[in-house]
Order: sequence, then structure tokens, then C-alpha cells
Amino acid sequence: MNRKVLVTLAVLVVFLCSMQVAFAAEPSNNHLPNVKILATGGTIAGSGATSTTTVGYTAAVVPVDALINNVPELKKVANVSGEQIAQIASENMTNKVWLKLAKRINELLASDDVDGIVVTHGTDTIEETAYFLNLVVKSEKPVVIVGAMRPPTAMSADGPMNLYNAVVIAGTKEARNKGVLVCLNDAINGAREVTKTNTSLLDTFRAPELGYLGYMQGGKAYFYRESTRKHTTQSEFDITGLTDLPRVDIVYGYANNSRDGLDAFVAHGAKGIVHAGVGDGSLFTEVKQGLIDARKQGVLIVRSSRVGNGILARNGEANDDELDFVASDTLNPQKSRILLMLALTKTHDTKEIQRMFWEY
Ligand code: DAS
Repeated sequence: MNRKVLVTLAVLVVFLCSMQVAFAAEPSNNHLPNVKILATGGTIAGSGATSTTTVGYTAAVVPVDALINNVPELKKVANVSGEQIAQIASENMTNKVWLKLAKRINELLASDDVDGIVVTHGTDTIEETAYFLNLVVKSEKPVVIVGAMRPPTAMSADGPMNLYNAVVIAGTKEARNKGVLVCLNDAINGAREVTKTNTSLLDTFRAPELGYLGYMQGGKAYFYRESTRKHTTQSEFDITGLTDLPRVDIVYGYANNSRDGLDAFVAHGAKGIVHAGVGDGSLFTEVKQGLIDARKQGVLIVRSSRVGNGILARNGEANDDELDFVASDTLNPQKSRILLMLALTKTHDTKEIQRMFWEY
């Protein structure tokens, strides 16, 4: 290779190295908290055809660095950096992404260089991911999950302010040891009780009867409540060695029901079934027999309710002692499923699993 080419290559290498230095991450400010943003996709990273497109847009297209650059105010409240864990609409959330996300969170929070985590996420399953992380994150540091109901391309998009609020909370000492938090529309919810209550409104995330944990106002977090149930560092669940989670399916209760769906889940290898019963978890007679037969095959059965609020009474609408079923307490079906999946990584003992539903 002749001398001229070698010199050109050397100049190019020097130039690229100097650019690398120039574009190096913003110098961190020692007075600000270090917050890592882990992106998974969703509407907050979506794109619509026009500024009035709030349905029928494409979710999960904007990369994490663009989300951060779109909110320059972030660097006034924290030293932020991002990682792309996944780029999916959250209706497609999987155990694989959950385990990758949880393991990365635990790895980052074990470092003194990270003060808090923000997870950007689709709103459709945000409550499930939040509760899963609430049970497996091994740190008291804040973990805040955030989404948006409008894509960034829409007029009055909610994502940028939601992201700003989440980063503020992730750097707030008072947010420590409150379990995983979900913050959209200035409302701070706890992972155990938060649920999506409206298909499209900006204030869709609520804990309908047990209420918010606090609010964001003027860029500051205000807390008024905290959960009485075990979470994060108090949790007995450990996903370190896991590469998947036991299969648990949900059977929905309704008039004129049948056991066909339940039988299909069992035939496909479900290790647990959550029954989303009518009322206080009542069972259609044919479905009840299907659950009894499934229990005899070693499938764990949890009775929950499609109603969404209130205590599912053990031995109320069914004799759980006699049938060897578990009562879900106040967990809705989709969260009961998550607790049962994790419980089955530890035990198949019904009494132990019932204890877990009364403690988490
Ligand atoms: N499909 C929705 C999801 O990704 C879009 C959203 O609301 O974030 O959950």
C-alpha cells in the first residue's frame, strides 16, 4: 500500500477519533442523579401520519437516543443515557423481553454509578411488566415505567412530559423503596394496583379503588401513600438463572360458558390456570369441573375475578380448601397470572402459593 494511502488512512483515523471525543456523551454533572433509560417500544416511540393521528399510528419506531434528544430538559434534572432493550408494541411483550429487561435492571442498579431506572414501554401491557419487575428487581432504587397515549408526532403529545416526569422520579430519593412505579399524565401509580382503565384517554392509568401513590406537579414528585405488600428487595423471587417462565393461562368467566378453552390450555401444557370469574370469582358448573380435573393433573388453579376491584374471598364462591385452589386476594387476572408464574418457579405447594398471594 503506497505512502499516500497510508497517510490518508492515518489522517482519517485521527479525524474520527477526534469526532468521537467531540460527540462523547455530555459531561456528567456530579450534582445530578445518574438515570438510565431502557427502551422497549410502544406509542411513546411511535409515529403517526399527521399531527392529529392518535389512532392507527405505528408504535415502536423511534430509537431511545431520539427519545432522549427530543426532551433536552432531561439533562437539567439528571445525567441520562439510554439503551434499547427491545423495539415492540407492548401487546407483543414476551417472557424473553421481561427476563432480559429485569436482568439488565438488576445489573445496572447494582452499580453505584446508577441512581435510578426509567423504562419506556407500550401502554397495553405496562401494568404486567410493572408488576413482574415489582417482584424481581433486587434494589430499593427507583424504577419508573412510562408510556404515552399519543405518538410524538401528534399535537399535544404526552410522551415528552411523561418521560421528563419519569426521569425526575427516578432521581428522587423519596421514590426509593416504593416498589416499581408507573407515571403517566402526572399521576404516580404503584405496580401492584395500577391498571389501564380506558382504551384511549390520557388519564387511563389508575388504581380505581386503592388510589394513586402520588402526583407530579411542576417537575416535582409528591407521595401520599405506599404499598403494604412485599416488593423488590423484600421479594423471594429470583430470575437470575431463568431462561423462561412456566406457562400460565387465563380462562374468562361469562354466561353460558364451557370448559373447552380451559381443556385446550391444559392440553397445551399450562402449569397454572387463572380463572377470571364473574362476581366474587364464581364458577360456571362445567368450568368448575374442568378446573377440578386440571387440578387432578397437577395444574395449579387460582380463582380471580373479571370485576377488577375487591377481595376475592377464599372459600367464598367455591370451597378452595376442598378443591385445593388458590384465591387471588385483590390481584386482577393478568397480575394473578404473573404472580403464579413466578410462584411456580419456586414451588407447587398450594398453601405456599396462597401465602404468596396474601403477601405480594
Ligand atoms: N399498542 C400500544 C402498546 O405498545 C401502543 C401504546 O399505547 O403504547 O402498548
